[in-house]
Amino acid sequence: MKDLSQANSDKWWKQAVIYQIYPRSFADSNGDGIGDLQGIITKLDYLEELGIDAIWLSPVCRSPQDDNGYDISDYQDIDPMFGTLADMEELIREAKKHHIRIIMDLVLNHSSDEHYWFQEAKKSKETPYHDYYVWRDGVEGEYPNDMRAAFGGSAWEWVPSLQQYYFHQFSVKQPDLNWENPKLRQEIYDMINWWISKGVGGFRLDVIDQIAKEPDKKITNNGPRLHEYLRELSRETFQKADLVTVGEAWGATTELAKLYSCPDNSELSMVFQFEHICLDQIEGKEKWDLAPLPFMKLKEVFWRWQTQLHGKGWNSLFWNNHDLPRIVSRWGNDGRYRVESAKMLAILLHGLQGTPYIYQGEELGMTNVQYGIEDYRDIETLNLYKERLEKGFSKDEVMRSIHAKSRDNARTPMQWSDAENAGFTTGTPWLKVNPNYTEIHAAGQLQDENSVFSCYKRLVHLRKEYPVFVDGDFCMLLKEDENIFAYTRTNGDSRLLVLCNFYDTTVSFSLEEDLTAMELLISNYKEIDQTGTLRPYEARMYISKM
Ligand code: TEU
Ligand code: CA
Repeated sequence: MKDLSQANSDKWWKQAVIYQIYPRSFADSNGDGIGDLQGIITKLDYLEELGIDAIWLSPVCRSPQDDNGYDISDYQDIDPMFGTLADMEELIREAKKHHIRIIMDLVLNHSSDEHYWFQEAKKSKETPYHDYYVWRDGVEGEYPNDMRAAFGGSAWEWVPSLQQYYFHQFSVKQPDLNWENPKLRQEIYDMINWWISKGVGGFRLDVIDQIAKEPDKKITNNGPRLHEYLRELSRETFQKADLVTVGEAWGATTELAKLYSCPDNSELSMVFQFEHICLDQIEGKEKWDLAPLPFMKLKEVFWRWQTQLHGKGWNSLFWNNHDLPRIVSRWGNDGRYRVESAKMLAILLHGLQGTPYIYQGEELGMTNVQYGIEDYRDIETLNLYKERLEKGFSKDEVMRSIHAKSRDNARTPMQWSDAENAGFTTGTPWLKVNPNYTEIHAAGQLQDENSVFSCYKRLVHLRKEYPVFVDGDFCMLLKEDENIFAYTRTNGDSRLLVLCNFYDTTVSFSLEEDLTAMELLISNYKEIDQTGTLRPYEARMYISKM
């Protein structure tokens, strides 16, 4: 087969670091307790200081906010809660002055039930919009099948006036779109091209591997027509401009990822895969069914993705997003070693091949929260709580799961300073601020060269400085070691070496490489002892001397 690995070597997004903003929790400019576009504009200096190249903006389109914007009722307008279309245009313009591109979040698997299409669709079987959604005839109370929605309950909802059920993989207010309908697909392409003409830098595609569902066969992810749809979508839209595209694909394997991110540009730039993210749960069960992280398995997963996609596709690199618990609380240590472990996790991830994503607050080492149920806002968390209590779980057990895995862990307001409400809002925040904002906040970290922020900033800049970050191949070291994650990245004469102690005890190691002959680029301890031990959560990144 032709080697296509060079075809994309000049792609801007291969050298880029992307920062995710969850708009309602980032910065509130008008005191209503909800973050907004003008708030983001005031923080562009901060983002430029960090050095990121693009912002992935979680959805800001018009929405009844049943799932915080992942239920869109107008794809070509901004929700008044976040501002106006003019604010969005201003953000795109202002960000550009800071050398930052704006990546929009496209929710194409489903719309809101308040979208005009669905309003029309449920009026009668005869309207052209009816077929934009997925319907099955039936009898009230007898679901077409036993498929469940991600946020609880049946995936089928009865509409009495039509004597039909519609299909929804998420909430009842998120009816699934019918991609089999070419007219629907064309409307989507027109909408995307309209955003491209507004100057956006790319798109993140929500649950993109679920668009080709076939409910009669109980297929959700990876339906038979998925890649056919993606190629058409890409041809009709993305390929017309120099964009980054990243698909959310819970069902991705390395084999599938090579299709999605094939360097011939036929589908997407890359996908988010979740193999590493699903490791700390009981196999075959849900994320709420907690299990300790199998570290050796984590190493194997990274090794496999790094080696198999090299030259054949492209990885995305992330620990966090708006759906996931904070990594420092999850696999690091948010007590005594918060700073050390947050930096270790950053160094481990940012040395790998792929495009790194930083989720807002991760660069400060923000942590999970442990609220009482009344302080949670997330639809998934609230439904889960009800459902599990009904099933007979104890309240303590359910709260333990929620504290570990609730999406609201990621959604507490950004901690800007030790001022009231962490400087996020002058009003009442829509979700309570993490009480540790008095200690963990951006203002305290910007000037401190030993802060988590400074570590992220340095990592972002190193990626720009040394091509080996982008091109080097991956080799796992100390494969059998049960505490250390170590690897090299090599490109010609240039070699990067990363050593990370994943745990809170001191461990020793022995390597063939002569570390004293290399240059230390970054670490998380002040004095470095070159001999063979690593202190709790110690991480070092070296580069071969030229
Ligand atoms: O998430 C996809 C998804 O499958 C989520 O249900 C995810 O599995 C869950 O949060 C983890 O338990 C995307 C968005 O990222 C999420 O915020 C949306 O709620 C969801 O799609 C529906 O649009
Ligand atoms: Ca606001």
